[in-house]
Amino acid sequence: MKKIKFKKVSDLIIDFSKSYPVLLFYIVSNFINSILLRLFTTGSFQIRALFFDLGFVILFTAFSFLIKKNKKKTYYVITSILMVAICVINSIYYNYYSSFVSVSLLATSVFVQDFGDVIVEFALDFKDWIYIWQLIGLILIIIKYSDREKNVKRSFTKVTILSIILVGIGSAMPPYNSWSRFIKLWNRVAVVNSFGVYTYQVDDLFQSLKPTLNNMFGYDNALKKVTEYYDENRKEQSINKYTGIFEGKNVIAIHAESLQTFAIGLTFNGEEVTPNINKLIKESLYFDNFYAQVGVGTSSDSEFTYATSLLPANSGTVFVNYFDNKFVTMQNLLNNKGYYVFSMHGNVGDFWNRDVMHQNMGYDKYFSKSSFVIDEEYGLGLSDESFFSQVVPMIKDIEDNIGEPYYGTLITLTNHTPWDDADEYSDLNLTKTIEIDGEMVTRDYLEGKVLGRYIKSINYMDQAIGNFLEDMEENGLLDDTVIVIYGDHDARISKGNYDYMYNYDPVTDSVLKPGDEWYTEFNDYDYELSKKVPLIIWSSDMEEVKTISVPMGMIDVMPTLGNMLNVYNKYALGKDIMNITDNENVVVFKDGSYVTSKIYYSARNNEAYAISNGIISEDYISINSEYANTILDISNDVIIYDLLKELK
Ligand code: GP9
Ligand code: MN
Repeated sequence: MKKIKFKKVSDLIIDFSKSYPVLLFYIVSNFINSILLRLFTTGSFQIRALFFDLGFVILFTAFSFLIKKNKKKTYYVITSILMVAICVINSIYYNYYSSFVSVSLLATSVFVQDFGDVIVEFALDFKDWIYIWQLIGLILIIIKYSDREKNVKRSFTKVTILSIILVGIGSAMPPYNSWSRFIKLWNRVAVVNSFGVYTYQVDDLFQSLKPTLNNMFGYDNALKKVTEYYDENRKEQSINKYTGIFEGKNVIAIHAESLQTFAIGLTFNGEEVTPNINKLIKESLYFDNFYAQVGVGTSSDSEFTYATSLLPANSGTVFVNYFDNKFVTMQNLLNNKGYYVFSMHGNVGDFWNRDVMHQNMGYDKYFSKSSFVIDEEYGLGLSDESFFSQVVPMIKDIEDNIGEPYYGTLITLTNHTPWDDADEYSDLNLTKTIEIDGEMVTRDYLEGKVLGRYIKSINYMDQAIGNFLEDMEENGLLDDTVIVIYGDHDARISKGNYDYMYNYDPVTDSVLKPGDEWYTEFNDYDYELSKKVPLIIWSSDMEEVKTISVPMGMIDVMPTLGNMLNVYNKYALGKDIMNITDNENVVVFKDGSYVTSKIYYSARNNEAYAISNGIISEDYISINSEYANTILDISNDVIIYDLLKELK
């Protein structure tokens, strides 16, 4: 029998490197560079990124087989220059922004100017240029060696398949939420960590082209439609008793992460979850039927809709995909009136692309993570307590050195899902104690449950806000300042958790079922309505204190609060709620569902759920559904075709 001879792997490699020295060097060196880039920037070494990096370089190699023999070396050099440039630029950029560069950002002139400064300031570090070793090595090898010729077609197919296999293996590895990050691309660091820098840069290129592709089709039509819409439906600045009541006052708007209305006013074992907010509400205009209207851009969508009175885009996220477009915002209107406008947040500056978008929105300055001492961390980062305590002297400094009036957005962080440290920062007792057969029995109830952690986290946020307001007062910063608090969106806790909270029976230690005597119904619509978030407007000399229950969306904040500050946005699609006398308003959600004072309409089920008594006509539903579609459509066209640039 003939003996099959296996060659040793080392022999195979030696053979291969003798036959294809240039190709081998090209693959290995570019692969090493991408690993170095991650190590020198984020310090991450995720195994899945290795598969993507290698798969990417091998795919580039596959294309080399389609290139004529005499051009092949040029191909290796040009593509290597490209990959080395990606590494060098990203390395320099990371020093300054703690993030990775985007093709779309480079396209904005403001940014290019900034980046020019960065190069001058930071490009002197040796480690940023180390990647060039690859080009030097490649040229030396090309001068000395040449690769053997191969069967072009077969090699191309084989190598492409190898690349696909590598990417496939990488995709099957954790973290499993990385594809959603890949598509949204707002967390660039995470994308580079799990896909490698080359794949990230291609992803970024496609995402950056999206708006341009959109613009190529349908622009004229959209412009005509939107112009007509504004001509027919423009809401003039309202004149009511609230017009200008806060004119010239400072404003501090607290963007309260995931704060839902249902938690406000709750008590457990006699203790209030939100004692400070409850107290504040008693001295405020409180909107208790208020909804966020976010899409995939969550926090950033909320900021966008609040500022512009437009709904978020249908695809992509305004902060990430349309950051360069023209918008009329509360911030730039106030800025034009002489306000100093700033934002403060304990997370990294490029999260949701805020460092770029806030500038576009009219903020004079965004104080992000690097402006704070990170001395206490919960969940996503700097704790709210520490954040707020550092914010007060910063505001004082603004008041003393820049002057009044000012408008500041303070974005909280600790109440972001998953609230893992909740027991550490709140001692709210969420157990239930009852007497059974003469004995006191304590049940865990919400302790250890996700909803329990969330409620404790809200309790913590309330303390942080309470301390902040006290601190502001002590520093004399509240006298001439309006405080706005809004929940940015719901906490995305599933319905079953609410069923449990409302229907837990401590006697049997089980959850009541429909038909049981004390069962509280909590259906799909109740669940949707429970996503309400609070909106509170407080000022020390508030003449009128009341709770307003007209259905209201984030889209209505700009016209409502704007009117109180006496600024007018003629492209607002929302309404001044203080003008509404019949309780009628339509709050439109991103999926086409909406809520009025009478119904919640679900676009998914094409079904209306009655909120108040009375007969609902078909007409009522069809008129409001049409309105919802129009608002979504006009908002989207304004955003994706950048129509305010033209209309302004
Ligand atoms: C992060 C914070 C959270 O900086 O604003 O964003 P979200 O996940 O809620 O959109
Ligand atoms: Mn948020």
